[in-house]
Amino acid sequence: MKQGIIFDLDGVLLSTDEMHFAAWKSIADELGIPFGRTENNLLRGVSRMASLEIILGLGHMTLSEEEKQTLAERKNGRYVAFLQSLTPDVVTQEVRDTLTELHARGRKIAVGSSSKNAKLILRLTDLLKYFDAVSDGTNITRSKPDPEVFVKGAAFLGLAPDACAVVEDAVAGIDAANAGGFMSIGIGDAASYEKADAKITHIEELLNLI
Ligand code: B16
Ligand code: MG
Repeated sequence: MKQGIIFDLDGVLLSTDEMHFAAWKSIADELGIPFGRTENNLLRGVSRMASLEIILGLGHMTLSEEEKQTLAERKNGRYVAFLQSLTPDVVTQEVRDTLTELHARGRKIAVGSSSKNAKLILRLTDLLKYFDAVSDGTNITRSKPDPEVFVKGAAFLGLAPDACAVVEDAVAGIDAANAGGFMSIGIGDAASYEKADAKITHIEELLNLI
């Protein structure tokens, strides 16, 4: 039994994937770099600047640090504008019931997200109240697949990594969980990743697993 469960945010508790896609696509279009949904999948779970590097790599393009900062900020401005349309309705009852039940069973739960906008998203969707801790892009220096975001999340809960499971939809996130010594649980895209310790289709399956 795991005492702590650390949830990735985007792609696990809700999805803002279309908003990331639209914002990154507008930047890629401006740069003349072909960018579709297949390319967008490469960015899942990856930090903002690392995502931009991937897009520039696809276009074999090199830019200065200053130009990269400008583009990353422009993308974020567009993404944050899209985020304003989020409401609590985007979170399913299944997600809310599962979080409530885990709490009732005495588990500690945290968010472990690469996003610097995680707390804004949690507030807009009324999810913040379910969590004992939030570890996100604002308290890390290394992006997934580095385990830092989950190691910090476990520390915020006062637990060791081997006492926690991580629920992730991204390959980079499963790699991060494994590297940090966590039990890794894949959902969505990561449910077909062979390195995930366990795989689920629906979040409520967690209640039978840990
Ligand atoms: P931001 P997660 C990740 O969130 C997204 O999956 C990824 O696509 C995004 O680039 C990253 O957050 C950084 O987001 O630009 O808002 O800081 O899946 O780790 O919850
Ligand atoms: Mg994710």
